[in-house]
Amino acid sequence: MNLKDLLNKKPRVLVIGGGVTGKAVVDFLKKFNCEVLLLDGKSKPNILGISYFPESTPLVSIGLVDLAIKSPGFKPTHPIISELKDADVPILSEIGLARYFFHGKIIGITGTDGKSTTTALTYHIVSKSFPKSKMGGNIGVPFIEFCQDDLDFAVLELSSYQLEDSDLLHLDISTILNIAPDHLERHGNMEKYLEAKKRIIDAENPETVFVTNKRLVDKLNLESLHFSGKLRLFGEAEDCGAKILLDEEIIITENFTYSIKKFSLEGKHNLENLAASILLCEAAGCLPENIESAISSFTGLLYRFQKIKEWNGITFINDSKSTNIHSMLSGLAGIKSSMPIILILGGKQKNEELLPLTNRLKELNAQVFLIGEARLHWEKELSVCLQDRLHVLENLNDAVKSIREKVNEIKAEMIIFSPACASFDQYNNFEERGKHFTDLVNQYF
Ligand code: UMA
Repeated sequence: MNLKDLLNKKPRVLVIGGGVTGKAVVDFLKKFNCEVLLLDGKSKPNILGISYFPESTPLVSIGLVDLAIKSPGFKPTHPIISELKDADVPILSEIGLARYFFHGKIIGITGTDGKSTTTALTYHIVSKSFPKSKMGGNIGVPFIEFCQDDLDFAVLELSSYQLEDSDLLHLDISTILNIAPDHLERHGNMEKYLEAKKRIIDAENPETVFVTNKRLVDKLNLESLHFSGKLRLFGEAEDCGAKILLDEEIIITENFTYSIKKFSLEGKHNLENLAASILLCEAAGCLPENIESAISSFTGLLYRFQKIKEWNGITFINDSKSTNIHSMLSGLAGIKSSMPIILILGGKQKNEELLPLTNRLKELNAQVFLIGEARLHWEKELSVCLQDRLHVLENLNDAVKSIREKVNEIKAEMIIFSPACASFDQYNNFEERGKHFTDLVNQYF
């Protein structure tokens, strides 16, 4: 299919989903004078000049369409997707459509945890050397919004949803940072989740640079993809292309020894993100001296283990971005078991195995406040392991209020909101949830 020719023929295009992605796709398609139709489960979004169809509308009622552009939140098994496939209508992801129009180089970042931090960090470094760069994808700005800009680099965070939906994206540089169970309700099992992630690799291109964790590389089975590109590994092992030396606070690559003393993010997992980022930026052509100076000016992401307040010797941490158990555990990895903490957990749970969480909670000196829909699923198991250290409340407001009442008696050094769950039971997204926590802390403390 020649997409440009098709779009120039003013086709009828069905945009599936009217969220952030769908709205950006509609704006893009309008430039081509396409007839744009929108399908969405919510009431008609505020987008002018389009025909709107509720989510359950069958394709026969929508009529013939020449192309469909899918938002990542729609499952591939959604009835409209099946009907479009049966009717042989080409379906593209927003990322796939944008890729077609982008002429710069692309750095693609995926993984279960740390992908937003690594994307922001990589963009921070790359844009110092290549000011004509932009950041987008799952981190919040749809790629389609800037795919026609004249740029040197697009730094994209790509979710398993976006990758599953896309044909080969032919990325110049890419990484899979780590893999742990997540989104299994969508992908079915770990194998399929991993398959989706592996679509980030442009295996047949000898010029592509693929960066991954030394611990993960065997699991990826690159031979099965006939990978012919350049593989760069990071980790603590001797043979890593970016070797992390924790005691010396350096990361060594074949090009340079980077001092990481001034890197502001805590935790070993963040040093792995940093090592990955260094390899991505070296592959992009950034000079080591420039990489090193940019590392020290990176301040981190909003709501990712973000220190938001000090009050009477207590540090408040907002980690609303922890949307699964693995992500929460990485954030808490640096917390010593001797430190008394208060931990607020819960939201929309993702049917993950609870054992890694309960094991860690047993080690920690934590009073745990469990909130949201997860309390209905987790209370029994958590009360066995925590006993009177567990407090169950309906929502974040009740938890922060209750903590305020008990704070003198508990004597915690840190109060951490790290939900280990999605936000959709009570919020539109983790940002809204994070902002609410910061507001509540400022209201009660
Ligand atoms: N909708 C339906 N039926 C469905 C699913 C969705 O009608 O079965 C409608 C909703 O009513 C809503 C719209 O579709 O109006 C939302 O579309 P969407 O779920 O694809 O979300 P967008 O607003 O387009 O945002 C998406 C990403 N969301 C998801 O993948 C779920 C955003 O990632 C991303 O920032 C944005 O595109 C820009 O690229 C968020 C996310 O939660 C942060 N990602 C997941 C994660 O990080 O774990 C994958």
